[in-house]
Amino acid sequence: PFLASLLTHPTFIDGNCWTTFIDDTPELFSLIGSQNRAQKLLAYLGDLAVNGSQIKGQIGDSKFKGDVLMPTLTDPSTGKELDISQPCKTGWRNVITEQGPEAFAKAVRKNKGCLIMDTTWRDAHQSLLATRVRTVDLCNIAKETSHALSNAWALECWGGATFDVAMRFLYEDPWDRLRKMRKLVPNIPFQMLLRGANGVAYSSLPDNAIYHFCDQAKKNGMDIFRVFDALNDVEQLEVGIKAVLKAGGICEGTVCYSGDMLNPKKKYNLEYYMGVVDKIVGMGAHVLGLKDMAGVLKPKAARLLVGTIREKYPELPIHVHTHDSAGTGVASMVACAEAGADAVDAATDSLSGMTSQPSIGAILASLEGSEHDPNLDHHNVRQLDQYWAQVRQIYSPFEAGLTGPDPEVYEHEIPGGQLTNLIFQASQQGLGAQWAQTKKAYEQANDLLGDIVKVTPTSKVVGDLAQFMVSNNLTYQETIDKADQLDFPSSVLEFFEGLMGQPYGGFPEPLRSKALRDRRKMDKRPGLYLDPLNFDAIRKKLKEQFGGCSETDVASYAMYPKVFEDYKNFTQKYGDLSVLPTKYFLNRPEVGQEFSVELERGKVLILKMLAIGPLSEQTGQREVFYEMNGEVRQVTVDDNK
Ligand code: 3PY
Ligand code: ZN
Repeated sequence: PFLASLLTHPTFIDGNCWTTFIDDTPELFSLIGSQNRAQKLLAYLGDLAVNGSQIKGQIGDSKFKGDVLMPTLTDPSTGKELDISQPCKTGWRNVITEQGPEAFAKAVRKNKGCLIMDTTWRDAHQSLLATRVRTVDLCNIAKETSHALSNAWALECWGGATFDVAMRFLYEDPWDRLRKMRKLVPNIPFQMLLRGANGVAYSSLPDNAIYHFCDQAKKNGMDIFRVFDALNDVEQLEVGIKAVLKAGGICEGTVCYSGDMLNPKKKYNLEYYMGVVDKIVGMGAHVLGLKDMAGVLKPKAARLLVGTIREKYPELPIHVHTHDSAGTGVASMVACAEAGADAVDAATDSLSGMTSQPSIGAILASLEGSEHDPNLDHHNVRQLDQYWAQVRQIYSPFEAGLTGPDPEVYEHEIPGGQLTNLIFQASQQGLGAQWAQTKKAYEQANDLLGDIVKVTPTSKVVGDLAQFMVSNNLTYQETIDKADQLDFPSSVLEFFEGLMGQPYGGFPEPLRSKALRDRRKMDKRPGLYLDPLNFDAIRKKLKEQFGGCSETDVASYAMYPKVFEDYKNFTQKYGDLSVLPTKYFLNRPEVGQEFSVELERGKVLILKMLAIGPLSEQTGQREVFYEMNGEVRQVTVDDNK
């Protein structure tokens, strides 16, 4: 049809100049654009039909492939159905955009209740569903969320592992996600997780990459940056904090909580934590974050820690993050609220609990009627959860098989996200004795490394060493004794080199020197050893390679050069798949089933797979036939089986 419209177009018939033809008849070229996109989409769907899903980590099909029922919200003041055709306009973000970060800090301090940050869009699915939730499923509930959570501190919706997973496994542009979400939720602050001098990567980058990244994040809609360093190394933290301040964002300078502050035998005590807090405050953070990534901050310790910070810094907003691994998350967050925290983290009920954040419904109920009431409408919050209960079932192929809380976390201290991964790996082998051994080895590996703070990326170092000890049958003492002959995992060597910063109390000796042998030892922050990135050279390279590049492409490349290139190559072949509903993205299409995809506003494709052709012996390929908006289309697909 395109060729027909082209050949019969009056300009073409008149033989007018081809170059002005493009300018004068944009409708035809937009048609070429969407035809190209449609053909690329068919290439993906054809491949899915023949070879099944290639999404890493996917096991089987979605449990639920029906239509998701959308919730209806109620206007609490009238009791009538709320009009959600437009996003809500009131919320804490107005304070930020109208008056700036300092005013926001003052306003949340003055606020009577304890606010909630909803982590559903980031940490909850990072911790339970391998970070696989896609943009389309966030955007589909975004307007409702803007209403139901209009009084929330923020939505944690970006950063952490979502950045690379979006490109690496979901073939999505994380920046596009940010912009789309922002449009639909103008009123609630957005919060992201920044790994200090690592940005959203897994090891240190040149400082200018962090500055550029934060600047782009702010410009594309981010408001609050939770900045942490996995070793609470304040020099590493400082890079992130300064970059956020320079970009004009709200800086939540964060202390990672490890161990048990109330146990006198443990390394990290109140004095240690207060020392880090003092440094963070001194660097000009607007908010103090407490990050309990393993869920080991028990209520009594929470009361003492938050209470002490509150007393010393009456003007400083305090925001607490936890995981519910042991099942004590609600109790701890209530304790934090009572001790003077301004905000605590929670996730929608059906994506809460265990290695995720504690349930928002449970926290709301626990604080209801108290002076710390978060002031969210319980009914509407539950309505949102009805959506997520269904969506979780679409992502069932990424479930790790968690069955209950694990209070043993107080011993092994494995962070939530990592615990899910390790349980998954162990459950593939039947859990049982192997799992008990892994947990024990993790504890021992942590001791060998000097009892470090464990969170991305240092948690991986401990996990890798634990697995290394199990697979090589090494005891604690043997690991030290034989260290000068062992080939340690690369993450362990990088940690010993100093590539992740300096641990509190120094590196363990003689293990470090024995393991490193001739490798370098850095005693300053790694960024000081790295050359700044040449952004002009990156821009030029990407333009040549992909025919154009945006400033956010440059930021993605700066964080993850290879992942970005792979993602771009994938989209050149299959187009932008973020428009495809998740059930059709993950599951083989069924013959005869009709479904629609909105390529862009107003451009809807109605698709139906008609048949898969026989395997060609010569080419190893098959033809897949689709009906697209009433016309038959075919794609040729390599059969990889
Ligand atoms: C991350 O760094 O992605 C984390 O969630 C750490 O807790
Ligand atoms: Zn977390």
